[in-house]
Amino acid sequence: MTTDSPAGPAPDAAAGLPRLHPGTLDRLPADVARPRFDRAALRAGIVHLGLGAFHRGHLAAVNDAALAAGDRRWGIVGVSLRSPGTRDALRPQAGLYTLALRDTDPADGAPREALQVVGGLLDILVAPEDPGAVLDRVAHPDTRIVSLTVTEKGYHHDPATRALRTDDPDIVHDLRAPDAPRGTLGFLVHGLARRRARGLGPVTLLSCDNLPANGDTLRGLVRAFAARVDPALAEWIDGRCCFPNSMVDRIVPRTTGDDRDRIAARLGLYDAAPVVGEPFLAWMVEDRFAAGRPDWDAVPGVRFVEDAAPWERLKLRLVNAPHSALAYLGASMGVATIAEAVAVPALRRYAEALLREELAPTLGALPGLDADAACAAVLSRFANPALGHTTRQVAMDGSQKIPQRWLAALRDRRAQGAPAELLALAVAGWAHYLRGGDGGATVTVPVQDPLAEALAQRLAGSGPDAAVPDDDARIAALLDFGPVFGDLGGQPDLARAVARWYRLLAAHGVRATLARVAGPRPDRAA
Ligand code: CS2
Repeated sequence: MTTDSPAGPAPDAAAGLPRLHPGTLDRLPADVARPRFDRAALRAGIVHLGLGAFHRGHLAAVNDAALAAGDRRWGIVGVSLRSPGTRDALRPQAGLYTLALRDTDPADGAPREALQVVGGLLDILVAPEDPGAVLDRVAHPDTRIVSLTVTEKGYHHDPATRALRTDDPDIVHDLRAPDAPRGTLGFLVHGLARRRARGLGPVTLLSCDNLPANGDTLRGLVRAFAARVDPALAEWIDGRCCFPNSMVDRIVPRTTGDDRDRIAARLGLYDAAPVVGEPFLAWMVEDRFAAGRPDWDAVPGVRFVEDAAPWERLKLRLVNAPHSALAYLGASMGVATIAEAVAVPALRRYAEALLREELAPTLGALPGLDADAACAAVLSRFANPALGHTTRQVAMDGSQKIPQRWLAALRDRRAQGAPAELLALAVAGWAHYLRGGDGGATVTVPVQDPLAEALAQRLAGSGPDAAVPDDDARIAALLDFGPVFGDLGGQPDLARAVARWYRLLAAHGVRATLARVAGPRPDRAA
């Protein structure tokens, strides 16, 4: 049985197995890494908002190494902002879970995985059940870092301008509910207000989400929200809080029931909420912490840097941009996973061309960067068949992802007068996906995107200001959607380029359209 829910019922293969728990750790096979510290001696110096697989696959796992090195200040209290699923799964395990790093053996292509039981997660709060407990945790004397992986939409901002969306229902609610907020910014700002009232020390707010200048973006949003609550609080935040930018790179797909079965069989114990990821890890964190930090850089792949911006740009453009392009075009032709997508020659050729011709040239000089090698490396990470990362998962929340993944590079190309046909094709691929993919019927699942309704209206021509008679007008209406395209709306040459690809996709499907990438492109066709 394959399910997506972290708690899910115990799979058959695990029936009768004891549960992963501090009391069963000594039964683990010798090749499974486990916490090398006394959990009872830890203080909870980190509060983490957004306890999804992404956090448990990087920060929490890396943090265990700092704990093992003897710094006891950095236990983690995790906060689930919405559902109790992860807490319910992890409570019987006292917060222990397994990280399974999967790839294939180069010798025979067989899947292999390295298992690590992570032990630094000390407690889990479910925000809707007890918002006051979350605020108190932010305002706890032990708390030195509040870290976040809340996904792009958790920032309640306009992705094109990065401005706070003051009309967002969570923001409207949270501004009026200092004791019972429900969104990220509400918990942060009202929690900081409690810190201030209690006379507590400085704290670092560390975004680990895939946003450009994620720390600066968070600071701008926290300040904008705080200024509406109390201008003196905004000033206090300026003096007391640091917001380092950071770039995190590790592919962490959603855990399936098959993952749980397989991992239970290896552990000889049942873990209801393991996390699966790739071995690759890159985490570049600006070294600006208000109240100390763990030595995360003892772990290979983690570095404290002065400026994370070049790394963020590299990651958004060389990893996330082709990821999203493969997700929309792949899903539109019925391809289920990213690994299967890069195995389709036409898609792979397209991704390679997009990377080399249009994305890598926008990166500027980065010390030690070999752009060709970086492009090849990312495609080989995508090709990892042991991950089962679905095109559908990467396709989620396009309106929140596309501005930083494609449109920033598109703007740079346009500013340089350089061609951006392949980026235009990516945008057309997104529109094609939103309209159901090949034949309008390949994408059968509902589009998951906070702005799905507005996007659908634009593409259908039923919106308030879009009487849409044909594909050109559909694309023009899409590109005029300010929250995503900002100043790129109303640029007739761009609209024409996207519409040309969109018409081909709608008429002939992805495969036939991609044949034009190698051959004559529509702009060059007679
Ligand atoms: C992916 C990312 O789901 C997505 O949108 O592009 O989660 C990607 O796997 C990570 O950013 C890799 O570091």
